Formats: sequence, C-alpha cells, structure tokens
Amino acid sequence: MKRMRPLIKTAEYIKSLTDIKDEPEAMPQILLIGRSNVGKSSFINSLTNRKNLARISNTPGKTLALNFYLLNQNFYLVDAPGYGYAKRSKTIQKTFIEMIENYLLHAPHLKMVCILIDFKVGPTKDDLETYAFVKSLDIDIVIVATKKDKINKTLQKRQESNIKEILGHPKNFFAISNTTKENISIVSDFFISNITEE
Ligand SMILES: Nc1nc2c(ncn2[C@@H]2O[C@H](COP(=O)(O)OP(=O)(O)O)[C@@H](O)[C@H]2O)c(=O)[nH]1
Ligand SMILES: [Mg+2]
Repeated sequence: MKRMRPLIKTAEYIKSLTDIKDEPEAMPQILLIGRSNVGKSSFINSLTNRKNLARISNTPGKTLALNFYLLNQNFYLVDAPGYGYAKRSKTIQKTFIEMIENYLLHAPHLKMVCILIDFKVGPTKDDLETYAFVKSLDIDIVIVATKKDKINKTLQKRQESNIKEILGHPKNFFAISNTTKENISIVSDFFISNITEE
C-alpha cells in the first residue's frame, strides 16, 4: 500500500492570548471549540502527529486563553478553552463567553470554526447552542466528532446518522478517533484545502 506523506509537515506553539487584538502575524486561523474533555488537545496532537504539542488532561484547566499553533508555516489552529466546565465560577464563565464571542466577531483572519463533539455522547445542549451561534455568523463550520472508537463498530453508522440528524445534516462532518487515528488525515486534508484556496 502506498503510504501517504504527512500533510502537516511542521507545527509549533506560538503564543497564548486573551484578546484577539494581540494576535500573532496575520495568517488564516481555524478555531477549535468544544466542551472540556471532548478531546481537543488530543486532536491537535493527532493532526500534527505530535505526542505533547497540546497538553492532554483529565482535569480541565482553569486558564482562559486562546492558544495559537502555527501549522505548515501558513495557518493557525487556535485552541480555545473548553466550555461547559461545571467547576468554573460564574465570573470566569462570563469572561470565557466574552472572549470567544469577541474573537468570533472581531477576528479578520478567522476562516473556519471547528466544533468538536463527542461521538459517543452526541451533541449536548452546549454544543447545540454553540453551533447555532456560530451558524448565525458568516463563517465556514466543520463538525468533528471525536472518540469514534468508543462505539462498537457495528453501531458506528447508526450513531453517525443520529448525530447528523440532530445537527440538521451539517455540510462538513467528520467522525474521528485520536486513539486509532481514524480519519485524521482526511480532516488535515480538509483543513489545508479550505484554508489555502484563495
Ligand atoms: N477513546 C478515546 N479517548 C480520547 C480520544 N480523544 C481524547 N481522548 C481522551 O479524552 C480525555 C480528554 O482529552 P483532551 O484531549 O485533554 O480533551 P480536551 O479537554 O478537549 O482538550 C483524555 O483522557 C484523552 O486521552 C479519542 O478519540 N478516543
Ligand atoms: Mg485541552
């Protein structure tokens, strides 16, 4: 079998910020959002084929910052803190929402929002609210369902249809696994072709 060459050739952490006006060098950006523990950090590591570029944790951190990772020297993956973290105080939760909304509304280089949902859990209320909000903006969206490996193979197709149904058949949808790496290269390809076509 022909081995595919890695699509993401370089990846580096650039900086963390709370206000988009402090963004690094202007380049296209893909924002990753999802609830805490959905597998966002693992997804960044899978895409970049690195074990520890983004920190994987069972205990969601309290830091509220947008983390910028530069890929292939030509676009950023932006890791936002997870939403729906129950232990977060009301004040911090408010700051979090303001930071994300401010970014979504005022980031000229934001090209796409990638909403991560848990394949096994399906879309939560928070996921659906986030999806509705992002849909109301003029920006491309891709849904990535993580942890596909957690569902028995024979039930995966049905689960995928259920999720798509709940989401109203999104235009761009991928179910992936950070454990088996299923469909990771398809998502890399999707990111790269959508970010560079202008
Ligand atoms: N089985 C399985 N576990 C995963 C997958 N992705 C992430 N995890 C696990 O889910 C937990 C949270 O992952 P993390 O990447 O830190 O989530 P984050 O809070 O969204 O950044 C960790 O224990 C990961 O090992 C996946 O695709 N399959
Ligand atoms: Mg994380």
